[in-house]
Amino acid sequence: MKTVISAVFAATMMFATTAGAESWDMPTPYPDGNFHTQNIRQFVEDVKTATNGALTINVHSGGALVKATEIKRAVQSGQVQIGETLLSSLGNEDAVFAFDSIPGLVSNYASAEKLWHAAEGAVKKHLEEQGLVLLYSVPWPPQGVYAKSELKALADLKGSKFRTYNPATARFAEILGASPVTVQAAEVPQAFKTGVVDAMITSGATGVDSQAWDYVDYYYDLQAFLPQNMVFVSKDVFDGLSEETRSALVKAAAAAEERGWKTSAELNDGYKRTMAEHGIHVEAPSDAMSKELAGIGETMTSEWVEKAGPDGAAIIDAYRK
Ligand code: PCA
Repeated sequence: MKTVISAVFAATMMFATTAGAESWDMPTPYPDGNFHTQNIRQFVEDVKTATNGALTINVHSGGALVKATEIKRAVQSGQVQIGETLLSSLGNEDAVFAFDSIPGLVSNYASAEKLWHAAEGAVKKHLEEQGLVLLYSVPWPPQGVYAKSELKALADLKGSKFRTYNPATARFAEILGASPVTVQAAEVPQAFKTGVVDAMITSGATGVDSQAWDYVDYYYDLQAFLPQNMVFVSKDVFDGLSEETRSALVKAAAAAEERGWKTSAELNDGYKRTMAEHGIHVEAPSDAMSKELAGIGETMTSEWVEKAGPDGAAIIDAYRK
């Protein structure tokens, strides 16, 4: 007992003398029940424990402190120290960040992980150039199409008002001849109920978070791509940490990334079951849909490589190797 107490005391002293106690604010876009948010809560617990309270992180979920679209800027400007965002939401400012939103390039967790390893170095480098450090990244479950009525083909979405959440989903809608309407996850039920949108592409996780059975009847499990969230910190803040705190943070982040990938994969089927139990027709894509998806994928892959330049081409090459 005595040794345990003195070890804890020594560790506390170490943090106390090198860094002092720090308290950070962490805005995140998605609701409390979401698996990304829950993973973040475990991450901040781990950081607190590993640093003996020298670093505490206060999570503000659901866009409550900072709106989803403003989180990156809030970290860059020093308004907050750390945050979470959808990586591909930054696709307009730098296409490299949208490597994960090309339909048809990957359709499952194994290929998504391979793509992430091919892209990770470039994503980190591009973030660092903007004064940000990537801590970890976790994918949403594979993306499928939600519709109010039955679809035989994706072409049936022509003329629909299609909810989008990043530049790639807007392009997807445009290729289908639908009208893209940007709606944040929190506003999805309202947007359907008021007729602002009548279809969308997203994961089963967001379908369940937003109780999709209240506003749609069909889900087509396209497995079109697996977009990733990222947790990132200001480089200035990160560099100012003591070495002990920094390494505790990095270690907890690595654990969160591993746990998040596993949880996302484990929960995927359950989301579809939950939707089916609530009366949504959960269907595999028709042959027509699979062909259409492959065609859209070819178009969007070449468009992406053109925009993302040499770093983009290197990501695709490394992935296909
Ligand atoms: N859910 C988020 C992004 C991708 C996903 O599966 C959303 O719909 O906003």
